[in-house]
Amino acid sequence: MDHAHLKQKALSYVEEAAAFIKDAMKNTYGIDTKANKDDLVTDVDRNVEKLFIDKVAKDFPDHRLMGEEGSYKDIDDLSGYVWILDPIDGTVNFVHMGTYFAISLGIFKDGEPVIGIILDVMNDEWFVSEAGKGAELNGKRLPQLPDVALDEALVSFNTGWVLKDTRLQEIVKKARGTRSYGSAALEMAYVASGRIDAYISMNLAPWDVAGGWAVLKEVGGVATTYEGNELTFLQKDTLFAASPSIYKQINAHLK
Ligand code: 2AM
Ligand code: CA
Ligand code: CA
Ligand code: CA
Repeated sequence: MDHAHLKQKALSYVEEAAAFIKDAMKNTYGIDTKANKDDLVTDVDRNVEKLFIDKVAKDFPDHRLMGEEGSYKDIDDLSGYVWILDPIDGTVNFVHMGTYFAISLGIFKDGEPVIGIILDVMNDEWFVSEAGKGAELNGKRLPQLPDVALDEALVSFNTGWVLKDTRLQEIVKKARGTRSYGSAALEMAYVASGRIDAYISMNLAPWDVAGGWAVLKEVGGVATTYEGNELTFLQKDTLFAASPSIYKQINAHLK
């Protein structure tokens, strides 16, 4: 099935959501904590999710939406079309920096990605994919990921994980450099566009990784749990996303 119509609609919702976010940033908005004092959510996150819930219900009544700010509760399988949405990925960046956050959307059909959209809202960078048709950054085709040597690679993870896992410290020593952007969706998009070569996290949810996987898959990238298992997009898990060559080289150090 051609997903061009679905993609056009999804792009228009993301564009509208981005305009909504930029407008909301002109005013003050409510900020709450969730699981701990560093786990933030704002009224803007919730309102963006609401925007998508309303649009999908109206335009695609047989599709379901799994969003971070509440609508995930209705979803425990991936049959049919499921929109996996993070209304704002990188909420801490959003609140503290006013930039480096994304809208992340992966539309899945029977558990497989069909459309991926990650928008870096303030930098206007659109990472977009359609299954079998490749991925683009602002309309320019992203090439298949080339082979890279680990000593010439940039790898990304939170410094907190490095303190806890000595194997990651080995990767830090071997790699050319480390980065940490604070948005899983953008970090996966950066792997997909060859800006960095790997991204590892120990605690992510389906909405953090669904859009990123949709885009990364189209350029030949790899994404599994840290232990090398398939992602389910139904539960919280670890993540190891990389170009195929760097995936193999890092994996050799994780054994
Ligand atoms: P969020 O901004 O949508 O919450 C930060 O390193 C990255 O991890 C972000 O993509 C963030 O998504 C995600 N993340 C997942 N679970 C988190 C949590 N409990 N607290 C903070 N960030 C979390
Ligand atoms: Ca969150
Ligand atoms: Ca997120
Ligand atoms: Ca979020």
